[in-house]
Amino acid sequence: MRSHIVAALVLGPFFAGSVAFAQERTPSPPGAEVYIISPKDGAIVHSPVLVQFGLKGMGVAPAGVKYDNTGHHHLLIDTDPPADQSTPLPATDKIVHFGKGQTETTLNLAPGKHTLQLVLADANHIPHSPPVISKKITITVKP
Ligand SMILES: [Cu+2]
Repeated sequence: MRSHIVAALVLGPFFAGSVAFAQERTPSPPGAEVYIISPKDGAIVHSPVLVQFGLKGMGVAPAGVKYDNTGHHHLLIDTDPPADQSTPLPATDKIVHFGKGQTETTLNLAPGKHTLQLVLADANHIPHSPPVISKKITITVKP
């Protein structure tokens, strides 16, 4: 029994350290929050749509710039965050990077319902740990 306790004390920190190293995730501070200021969830809007990004407890830095408790915005349009958040977010027409540190954008959206969600990610486009992801909102674009 006693030897088991000793093994746990010795190996516990070792495993915790190696997991953190393998993932190379940038930590986010407690309470960090990203959110969509505008449009509001459920809004009925005309295209083009001005989307404004809000961030609490962290700062915005351009892609490639490493500075504690910062990141840049990624807007997910009609898609979910990738299941594996330990790798850089891809850049697609549905995952838009704002690597210059932008905090708003204007979208041309087809009429109908669309979902929008923000993900903050680090200098290498990898979501923080724990990830800083907004609520997903749904808007309707009028014809
Ligand atoms: Cu990015």
